[in-house]
Amino acid sequence: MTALRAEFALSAATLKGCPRWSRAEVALAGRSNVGKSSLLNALAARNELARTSKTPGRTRLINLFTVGESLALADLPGYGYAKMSREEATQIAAMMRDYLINRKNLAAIVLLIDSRRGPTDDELDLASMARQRDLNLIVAATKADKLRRSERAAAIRQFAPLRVAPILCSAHDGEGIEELRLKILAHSGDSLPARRKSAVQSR
Ligand SMILES: Nc1nc2c(ncn2[C@@H]2O[C@H](COP(=O)(O)OP(=O)(O)OP(=O)(O)O)[C@@H](O)[C@H]2O)c(=O)[nH]1
Ligand SMILES: [Mg+2]
Repeated sequence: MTALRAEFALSAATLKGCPRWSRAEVALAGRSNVGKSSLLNALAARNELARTSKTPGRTRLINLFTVGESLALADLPGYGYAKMSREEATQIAAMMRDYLINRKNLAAIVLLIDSRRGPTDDELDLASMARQRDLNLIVAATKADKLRRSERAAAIRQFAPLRVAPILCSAHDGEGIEELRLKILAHSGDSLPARRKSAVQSR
């Protein structure tokens, strides 16, 4: 097992506030409280890297973490938090859309969905956004430790509408974390110059 060498870089409130670097970015997106920050900490094997909380809606900025020399992870704000003001929810949704649609460095999205709940229209929308941009879509079914053995097959079936096999994962017992790491690390070669080069070469 090799933890991701992740270090906090900066928080951005808008796409414009994101850094100009050549790193490929992999974004963690999902409903508030789904376990994005916990998963990031598990991927990096560090408890205190990203702030986690029992109070939903804690992450309201795009938090960027460098991973090694050519990759970065973006912890996006959670959507769908009921107690957030409508104004704030609209603002966060617009910022997320802007980042997901326009961020040139973005190579892949890890879409986190509670394994007990499965995808809703919000996740299906995010998935189709990823497909439109030709981003790699990785689906992480979170909090798998809360599933009984007898519930696992039915839980996985709920993900069928996404047309991507989910990785059952748990930040608590480590299930699926290594598989997710490998899927994320597969993008370390996607840095902007490399992507530009491959685009030029394929012409
Ligand atoms: N049982 C279990 N609980 C988890 C797991 N991952 C996260 N949690 C719990 O779920 C709650 C939310 O976790 P966070 O990691 O803060 O979730 P988040 O998606 O970053 O939340 P926001 O930043 O508010 O959008 C916390 O109470 C965590 O302890 C998991 O794998 N298993
Ligand atoms: Mg968070």
